[in-house]
Amino acid sequence: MSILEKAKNLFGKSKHTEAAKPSTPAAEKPISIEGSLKLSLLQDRKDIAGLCKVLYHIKLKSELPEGFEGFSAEILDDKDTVLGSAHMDHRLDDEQRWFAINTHNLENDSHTIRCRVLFNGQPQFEDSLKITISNVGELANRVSDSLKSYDSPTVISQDCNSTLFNFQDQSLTPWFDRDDAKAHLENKAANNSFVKEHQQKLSEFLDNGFMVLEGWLDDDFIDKLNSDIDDAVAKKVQGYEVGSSQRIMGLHSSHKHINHLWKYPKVLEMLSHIFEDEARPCQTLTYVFGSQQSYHQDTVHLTPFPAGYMCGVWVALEDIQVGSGELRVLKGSHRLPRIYRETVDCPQVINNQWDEFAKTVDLKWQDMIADQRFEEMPYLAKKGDILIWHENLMHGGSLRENMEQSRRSIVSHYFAKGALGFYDSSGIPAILQ
Ligand SMILES: O=C(O)CCC(=O)C(=O)O
Repeated sequence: MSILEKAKNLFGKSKHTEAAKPSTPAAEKPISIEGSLKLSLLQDRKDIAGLCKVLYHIKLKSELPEGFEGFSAEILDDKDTVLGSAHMDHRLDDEQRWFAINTHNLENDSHTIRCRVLFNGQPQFEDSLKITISNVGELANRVSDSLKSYDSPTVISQDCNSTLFNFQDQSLTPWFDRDDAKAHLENKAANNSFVKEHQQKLSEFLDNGFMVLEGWLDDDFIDKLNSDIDDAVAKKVQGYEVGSSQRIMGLHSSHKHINHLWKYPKVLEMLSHIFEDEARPCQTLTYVFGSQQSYHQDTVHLTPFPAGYMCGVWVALEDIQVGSGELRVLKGSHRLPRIYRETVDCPQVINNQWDEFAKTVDLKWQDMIADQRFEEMPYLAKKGDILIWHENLMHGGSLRENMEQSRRSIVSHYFAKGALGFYDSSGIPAILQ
């Protein structure tokens, strides 16, 4: 039997568990295994806030002996006290080998993350790394309080979903989702918290679930962004085929102008007015042609806790033409109920298998808008215009009637600094800048 088959036989999938699996009695016979375990983070180890996603990689040089019991993940303080742990039943062939530290449950201090491979109740090899946690600000404090009183797990593995956090906690509702949002906005304006243009845009955001910022990018910068895209297209990044509706993910990591856009100060400032906290960029999606995505809320894909603390930012890199598969939004639909996997009993999306998701979440969305009570706005943006949408706004791409017509645009998503972010659909923690 191969290493993988043995491991598969030993373990199926299991839910996260807060306490480490109790040790079985000491190994009857010594095991000798040659291999290594390596932890890595995709973010800086300093000033970690929210969920900290930890990847672990195992390499075995020998056959897997009997007695493999999975992995343990732990977080320790500077006195080596274990503050949280989880047992992971990941098989050795699982692609998604990660766990996450829910740092809001911990002090702002230095901590050690440790992971071990277990055989017959004994760790065989391990790796550890140090991080410094820093959840600061009023929102971060309130989130910490909510997580602690809800007993949210400190170490999360395999499935990060909405049931782990108290989404019913009304005290965490952001100002823009509260009944007194208009009064709050006027109050802030009276206190000179922002300029008139910002007040007007924020008012649109409250009413419609999005705001449009006309001409915010100049032609010179857009030319540079387009040359970044030309480069990615020429290199066929992620197998990109010219003319397809495919999106190219994460070009901010490889292309400097897109990286600059991702952290564009004027956009971050506007987002900070929405969040009443700093904004943390999460990802970028680059489209050369229209996406043709059906109407959806981002809530289940880019999930903030508390609800509301995520926005999408859509940037037009050319004048958008009718028939190009223009972005469309349903005005006011951000007030619809939020749909999570748990709401409609949808299983975790694993290995890009979206069939069950389509039959549950997607169906529910299409049901919710079937009565056409929301006004549809096809967004014929001009080059350099930016649209910011509310996490729960229904949006999508129109059908491409003219398949030759490009529709260059970049979407970035941002979370509030004090919030935490994950992808409820696939159960994965988000990596925030
Ligand atoms: O640009 C589009 O057509 C839709 C993009 C979108 O919905 C998204 O990225 O969430």
